[in-house]
Amino acid sequence: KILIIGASGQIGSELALRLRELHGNENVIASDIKEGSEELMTSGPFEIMDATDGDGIANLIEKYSITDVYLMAAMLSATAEKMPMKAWNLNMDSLFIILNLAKEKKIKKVFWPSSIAVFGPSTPRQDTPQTTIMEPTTVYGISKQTGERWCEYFFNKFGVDVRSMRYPGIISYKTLPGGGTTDYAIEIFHEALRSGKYTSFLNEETALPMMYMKDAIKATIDIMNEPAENVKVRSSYNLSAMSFTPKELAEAIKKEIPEFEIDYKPDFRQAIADSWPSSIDDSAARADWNWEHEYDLKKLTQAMLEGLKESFSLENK
Ligand code: VAH
Repeated sequence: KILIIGASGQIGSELALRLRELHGNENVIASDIKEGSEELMTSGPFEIMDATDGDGIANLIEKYSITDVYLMAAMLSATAEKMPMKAWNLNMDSLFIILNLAKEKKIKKVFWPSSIAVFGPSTPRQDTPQTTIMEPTTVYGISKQTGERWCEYFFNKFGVDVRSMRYPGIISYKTLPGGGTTDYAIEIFHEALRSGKYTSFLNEETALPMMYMKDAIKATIDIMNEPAENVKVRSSYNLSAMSFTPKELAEAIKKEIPEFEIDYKPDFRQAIADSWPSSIDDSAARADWNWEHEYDLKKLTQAMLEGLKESFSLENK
């Protein structure tokens, strides 16, 4: 059975629903410190759980005979800068709990997401390589870089089967953005439909690696289904689908909503974005476990607008 920790979050919630489709509702236990969507709460088992509660998590694993854990709980880049020690404790304590349970053979397989935030200003910014210099300047990035080191250590030292990928900015419409620096690329779609204009907190030329949620969910499930011997990178795989700037995203939206307008008022998140790569080389993931993205900027824009129109009309019913 599968346990998702952080199941009410942006990725966790869609991952839980997709895994329930694939494995059956009762075989996917969702847990989070806060309740999730109606659909998440009612479609299968849900447990209120703090990701740093070691005993609580050990009890869940026992209670449901869990074999696979997806640890999706974390504090993201922008929020983490406001409370560094709280972010460090959440992001690291939750990982140690799961790695140690796997070392004690109480869990068979672990998924833990890293992020392009592990790269810093000294990292080559174009087509950032799988192995390169990493001097992250954000609390979130430092926690993800450290987490990668620990995942590789537990794999090499104790044979823990933990798999990881460095998510780029993930774009989705089913949940509201959660404290990330790439969230402008989600907010912009809500505003394009609600007010027809958006003020971007990143400047127009800031290119960042991005991916539509469907591709991120597919990659996550694919790497977990891949035979262990093919998962050669046990720190974390580079992963990407596209890169775009706020200006390019606005142009893509204008193709669907001609009267849409954007202006730019960079805030503290500009410095975070400036420390990250503008594009990623994910050839290792494509070679080792056949990673292949499906959504490009045009398809992402259409999917986001359609999805939001649908959820707005449901809201207004
Ligand atoms: C963030 N969405 O902005 C996350 C992600 C690469 C970006 O880590 O913090």
